[in-house]
Amino acid sequence: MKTFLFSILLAFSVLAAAAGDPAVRIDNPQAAETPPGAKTGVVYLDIVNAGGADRLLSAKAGEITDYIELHATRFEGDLMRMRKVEAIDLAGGATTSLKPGGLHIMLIDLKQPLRAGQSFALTLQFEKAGTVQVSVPIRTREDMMEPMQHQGHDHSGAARP
Ligand SMILES: [Cu+2]
Repeated sequence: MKTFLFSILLAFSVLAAAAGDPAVRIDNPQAAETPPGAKTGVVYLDIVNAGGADRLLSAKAGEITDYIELHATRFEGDLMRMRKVEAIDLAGGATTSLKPGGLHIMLIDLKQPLRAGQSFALTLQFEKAGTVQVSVPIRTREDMMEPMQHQGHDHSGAARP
């Protein structure tokens, strides 16, 4: 009987440890500043998933917009097009990067322009890991990793070999 109780306690402490240590961690969150009047913005981040397979279902950032979509980017010839996806699949024990030219979080109908140097709270909803909140710093476009694809200019006119 004592062994049985001990096992129960052990099981609970393992569960408690799991709850206090989310399987999903967000690295390198960043959003690009937007020019005055722009209504859309974009967030990039790395999802470090220490748990099993999961899915990112949605994102919220009520301070800046009430309307966010998850987007994927694909090439059609030289043209880069993005489309809404219902969820972003996350392999277990792997990092999924949302980055320029790939998956990203699209902020639609911004309440105000995103200004470099400021930040906003973003809440991510995962199928298994639950909600994870992260503070997203806003960067100048020069500081972003690569040129933006969301401001209406594309690079299809650039010289190609
Ligand atoms: Cu997009």
